[in-house]
Amino acid sequence: MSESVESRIDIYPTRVNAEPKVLDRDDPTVWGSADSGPFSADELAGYSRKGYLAIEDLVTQEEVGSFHAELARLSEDPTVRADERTVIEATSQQVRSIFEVHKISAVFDKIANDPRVVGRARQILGSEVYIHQSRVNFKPGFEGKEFSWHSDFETWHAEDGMPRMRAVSISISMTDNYSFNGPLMIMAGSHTKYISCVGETPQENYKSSLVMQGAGTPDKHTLTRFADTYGIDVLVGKAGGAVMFDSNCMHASNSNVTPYARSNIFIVFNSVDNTLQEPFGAASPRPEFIASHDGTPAGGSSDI
Ligand code: 6CS
Ligand code: FE
Repeated sequence: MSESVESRIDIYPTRVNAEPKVLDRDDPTVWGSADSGPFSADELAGYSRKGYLAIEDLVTQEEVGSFHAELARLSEDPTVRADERTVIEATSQQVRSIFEVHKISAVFDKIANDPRVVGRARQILGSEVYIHQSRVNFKPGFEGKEFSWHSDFETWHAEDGMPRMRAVSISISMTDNYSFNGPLMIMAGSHTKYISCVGETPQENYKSSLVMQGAGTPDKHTLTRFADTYGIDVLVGKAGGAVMFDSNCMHASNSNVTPYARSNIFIVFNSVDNTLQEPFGAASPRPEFIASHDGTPAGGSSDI
């Protein structure tokens, strides 16, 4: 018997109060253990403390080359550009993101289900995992616009109905990430607190939020307190490296005014024990290509 929306208790309320609130996290960060995957006990401890973990050379330079070729093919394909899963930059009209890219591209489907990726997600989440969302972010040179500060979980909870903080994102760099071309920035440790944001979710919010997020972005006062408390880590690194980060990290990335693109593939794994319910802070759920309700485990069978 599914819990009725009216009777369920929301321990992470957001977009319901007139004032922002900072709540304590009520979920573990690491659900697995050192003997259930490639991460050592120290690496898991670091992930638990900071909310993220950088992995150098996760994939080979040859694989990076195949990703580049696939990115070029997709961005030049008019049917992909016209697809509702493709987000176009507001000013330059260049491709900003392509969602559900693991269903559009065999190349990206392969890496999304690769044991090097899925094995790490299973270890962090302590269960079988499925793909909640995948996207490629192009962030082209000169034109790639910013992603303002936000917690992914706040959106996935409010708009997709994700109950608990038991999801992990992996961002695999397809280009070199320099300090100056809009790399991922994370407030290390911010995942331990949850910012309940102000402002109701507009109807069909995703049609604008994926271009530039509005609802669910914290207020400047709270963000300033967070930056003062946690600092801002800038995740630079060579193409082929990756960052795994908790669903509730406060993160952002700046616009790219340099000639050097900052492209990544971004895959979100959710625990099969944390499947989506009705949205907690929106009138209706977002489309499947943004938030999957297919809990089929990723990566084939495992010995979990
Ligand atoms: O709304 C979402 O699901 C997406 N938006 C951002 C800015 N990050 C997470 C996710 O890809
Ligand atoms: Fe995000």
